[in-house]
Amino acid sequence: MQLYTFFPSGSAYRVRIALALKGIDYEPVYVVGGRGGAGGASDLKKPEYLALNPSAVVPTLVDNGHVLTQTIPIMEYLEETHPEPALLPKDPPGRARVRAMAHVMVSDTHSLGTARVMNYLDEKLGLQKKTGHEWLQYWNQRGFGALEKMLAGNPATGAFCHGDTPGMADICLVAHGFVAEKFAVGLKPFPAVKGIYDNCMALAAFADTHPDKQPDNPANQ
Ligand SMILES: N[C@@H](CCC(=O)N[C@@H](CS)C(=O)NCC(=O)O)C(=O)O
Repeated sequence: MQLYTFFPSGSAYRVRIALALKGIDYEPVYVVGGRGGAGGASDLKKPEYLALNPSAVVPTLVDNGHVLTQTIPIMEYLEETHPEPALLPKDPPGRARVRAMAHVMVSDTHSLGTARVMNYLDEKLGLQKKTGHEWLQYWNQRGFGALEKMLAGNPATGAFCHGDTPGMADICLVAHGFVAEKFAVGLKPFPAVKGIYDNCMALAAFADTHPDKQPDNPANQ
């Protein structure tokens, strides 16, 4: 299995955590994404990468020649091919709750602050840096505000988003929590979210796959 990954990407972080939780070995393929590296050059628009991932985003997972894109379907694929330990609960309402929390992070929040969205706001619409920052804060506050309400006081919430074992919602919470802390809002205003973030970060699968620990992070070179 090969994972095309880029150290600061919250999306690639999701898949690294899922692979670690399931104990699946893989070969990392380091690419430069986002706004590019020091030289500003991104690998994601090169024809060879676009042939794998036409959206020009990380991550991409290749398993036995099967090319998989989009992190939620990738996690679902890993769940189906390597069922244990499970990232989703067994009961349909529980599965729907976990998937809903995952999508609040991935679809409703992360997608609005990606490099391509911020580049478009900046380069095509000419929004000032300050407005771009307000944009990120607004969508992150809404996303984490919704997640906080889904978690706090719900009897299904435990040490993690759904019960006392980490799963798909926790992966999405942590990976976007990292992005949000770095670029937009801290998690302090969202105590239920923050408590789960801290519980996750105490586990090796979350801590060892963190962007700060990646070999392609210049801080580690
Ligand atoms: N919905 C996609 C999002 C992927 C995505 O946006 N990845 C970011 C990095 S976190 C990226 O490659 N951005 C490049 C860009 O926006 O140009 C997924 O879940 O895989």
